Amino acid sequence: MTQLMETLSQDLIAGQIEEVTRLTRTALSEGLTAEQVLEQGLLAGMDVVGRLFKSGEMYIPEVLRSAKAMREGMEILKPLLAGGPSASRGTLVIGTVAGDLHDIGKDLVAMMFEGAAFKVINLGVDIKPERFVEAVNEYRPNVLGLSALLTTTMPQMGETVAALKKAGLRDSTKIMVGGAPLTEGFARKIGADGYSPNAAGAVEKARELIKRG
Ligand code: B1M
Repeated sequence: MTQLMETLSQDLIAGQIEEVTRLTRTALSEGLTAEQVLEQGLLAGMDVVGRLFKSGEMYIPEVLRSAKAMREGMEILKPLLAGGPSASRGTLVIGTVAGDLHDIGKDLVAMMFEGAAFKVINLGVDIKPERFVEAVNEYRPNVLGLSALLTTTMPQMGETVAALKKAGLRDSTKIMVGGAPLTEGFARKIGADGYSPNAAGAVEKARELIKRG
């Protein structure tokens, strides 16, 4: 990793919002790609934040500052995170499930889909199954994306699949799930169509599901 990416990570961990935006721009002007800055700078820093939060060495206000810095950096990268050359267009409705307020990963997934020429309807966080049903009914998306970061909110994904079935809309869309505590096995168990451990893989997976029909 370059010194610049190391400094960017450190500034993100320290919640230095202005430095994070400045170094993100510097890195791009020095020729690093948006993907490199995202992976080696922003996400690398956020990984450390996660470890420090878990071990009690970082508290919520500090984590929120790092999250804000991450978001500012992502905004700069957003227009540059383009999809592959043969982007298959479609519509994605995405949200973080009920009881869960984590939105950084979900927004990153949304950005990747936008970059891949999908129309994206981002419902936000703490979305109840009925709201997902309403949105599927209204927008008729090719893909419905559900994100969860807490083991306690993962069951809401199964509830959402069940609510779509009850509303007779289950087969109208492909359901994709993701979030740090999830696994492929969990996705299968709740009856989702696809799972991806990261944002870039989510676009690939969605294209595959749409193609499969
Ligand atoms: Co929270 N938090 N948090 N938190 N937080 C975690 C998730 C935790 C693992 C930290 C820890 O203990 N190590 C832990 C969960 C433990 C568990 O359930 N197993 C935890 C906890 C416990 C909590 C609270 C309960 C803490 C408390 O209040 N006592 C509380 C819950 C609030 C709530 O939601 N109701 C809470 C609060 C918060 C903050 C508000 C302070 C803040 C959120 C700010 C925000 O999102 N606006 C926060 C943060 C920042 C984190 C960590 C540190 C970082 C999450 C993040 O943004 N990662 C996190 C630790 C960690 O994950 N290492 C933690 C960066 C992001 C890019 O990655 O979200 O994983 P991620 O998304 C990835 C993939 O997962 C995937 O692609 C993304 C990009 O590659 N992906 C998908 C995500 N969604 C997808 C959907 C897809 C496909 C892929 O298809 C649709």
